[in-house]
Amino acid sequence: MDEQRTVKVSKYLSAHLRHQPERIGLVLDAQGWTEIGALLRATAEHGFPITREELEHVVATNDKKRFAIEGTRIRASQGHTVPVELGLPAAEPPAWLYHGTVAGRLSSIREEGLRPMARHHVHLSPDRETATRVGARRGRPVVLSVDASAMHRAGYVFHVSANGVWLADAVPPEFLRFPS
Ligand code: HQG
Repeated sequence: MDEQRTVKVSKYLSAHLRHQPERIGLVLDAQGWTEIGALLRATAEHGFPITREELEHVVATNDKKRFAIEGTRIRASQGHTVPVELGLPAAEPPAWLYHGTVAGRLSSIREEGLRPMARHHVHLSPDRETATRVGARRGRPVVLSVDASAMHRAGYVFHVSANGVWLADAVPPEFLRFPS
C-alpha cells in the first residue's frame, strides 16, 4: 500500500468515524464504535471501497494511532465532532502540557482561554514538538504552555486518549503561558 493511498484511507476513516458517519450510512454506538464489516461494506457502497487488509494496515501504521480496533469493532481514538462518550478514565496530567496554535488566535485565547471549538475537548500535547506540528497545520506555529499541574490541583479533570492526546473541557487563561 503506497503512502498516498494510506493517507487517503486515513482521512476517509477520520471523516466518517469522527465527523460524518451518516454520509455513508454508518451508525456509531454511544462510545463511537462500529462493526468493521459494516464499515467496509459502507465504504464499498459509497464509492470508496477499502479492503480489510488496507484497513488493518492503516490502523497499525497510522502516524498518530488515530484508530483503535477491539474485537470486531473499530473507532477513532479521539477528535470527534459527533456526540460520543469515549469513556476514558480521568488521569493525572504531567506538570506541563502544550497547545499549538497561530498568532491570529492569540487575542481571543488570552481573553477566553482555550475552548474546544468544534470538537468535544481542548487537545493538548505532552511535548512541544507535537504541539508545534499541530499549530503548523494553520500557519506559523505558536506554542502555549498549560500549567496542567495547577489545573489538576484546582480540580479540573483531564483524560488521556488511547493515542496519547491529553483532553480537557477548557483551559482558563490564568493557566496559560504565552511565549514572549
Ligand atoms: C483554536 C489534529 C480562538 C485552537 C491535530 C485551534 C490535533 C481558539 C483551533 C487535533 C480558542 C481549534 C486537535 C479561542 C482554541 N479563540 N481560537 N478561545 N480556543 N482555539 O483542529 O488543537 O490529525 O479543533 O488553538 O494534530 O488545532 O485530526 O484543534 O487552532 O491533535 O488526528 O481553535 O487535531 O489531529 O482547532 O487540533 P482544532 P487543534 P488529527
